Amino acid sequence: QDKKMEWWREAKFGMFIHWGPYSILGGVYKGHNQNRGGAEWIMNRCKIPVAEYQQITKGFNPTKYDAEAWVKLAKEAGMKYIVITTKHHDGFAMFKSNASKYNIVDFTTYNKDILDELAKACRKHKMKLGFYYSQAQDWNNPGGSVARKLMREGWPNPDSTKIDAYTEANKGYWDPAQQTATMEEYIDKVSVPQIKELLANYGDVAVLWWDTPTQMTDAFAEKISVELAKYPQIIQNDRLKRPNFPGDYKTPEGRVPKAEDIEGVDWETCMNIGSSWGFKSWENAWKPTEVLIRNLITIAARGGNYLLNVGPTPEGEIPEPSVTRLKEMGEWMKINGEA
Ligand code: JFZ
Repeated sequence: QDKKMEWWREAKFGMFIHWGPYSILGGVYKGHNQNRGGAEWIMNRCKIPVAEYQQITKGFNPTKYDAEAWVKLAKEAGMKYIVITTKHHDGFAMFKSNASKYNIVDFTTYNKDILDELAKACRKHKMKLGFYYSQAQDWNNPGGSVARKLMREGWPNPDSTKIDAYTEANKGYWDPAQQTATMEEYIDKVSVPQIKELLANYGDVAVLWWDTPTQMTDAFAEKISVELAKYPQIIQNDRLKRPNFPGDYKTPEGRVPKAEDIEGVDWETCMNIGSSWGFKSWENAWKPTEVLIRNLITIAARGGNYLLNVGPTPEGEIPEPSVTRLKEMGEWMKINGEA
């Protein structure tokens, strides 16, 4: 147990990547800026029908994606691992999957496995690679769970009042297509098979980063844990299920915990460089490099890891304000760190 945590405890600094078809919308739907939440939530926040969102996804064609450039940037910043969204709540797999056709190879014309390219680049540059996988919440594949979040009156959809009423009456689902299977069917046919693909097809996996265990039962979690047990070197965060899944480390979100709360505990805090996880075309709240460096210092001093997020564009590039800041952090690390 302690042995597998060694590299992670020394790492201190990692790159989080939130990337998917939502980057095409960039926080804008039908000419309106999304009024709350991260841009990766736009399908849910604006209650975009499944078929309509799929049409948007069809156009996902990140021709400027260069996995090696990302890995080199992470290295330059002093980061020791990368965690990428292999499937976020919108249900789109950034890898070839036999469990759901809604994936980068079978559903778009891009024709390459995004994850495979990143895995190869990470191997080449000795960068640890972890997978974020939304195991429970999936707004596309039938039966995936949803968090009940309302669009709220009048915006941005003239039908929002009606749609919110439907959402309330249907436990958070806003499209009948989402309710054509049970969650157990989703877990058995999509979640577990895709997790098996992630574990088997991309070489060594450093971390599995679970998220939003909405409606996860002990039985569902067990089906996943059985698969993970075959890979004892993989480090897992604490979000597989609530409330009693300790994972290997805690994930206080978007904040630095008080020193007395995390004594003797492995923890990692994930944060944004701007204000959204997914790419937001109108981002106007980039944090100054000084703030990012101060966060890194505070987190490292309290024994934690800093997972700092970038949200690549639909073309496949890390936004320039993020690149600049990461390079500046790298400069600081060269002088002050002990890389
Ligand atoms: C989740 C996701 O819904 C979000 O899109 C992003 O991927 C983020 C890293 O994780 O959002 C959360 C999860 C947990 C908390 C807050 C937001 N939390 O525990 O406070």
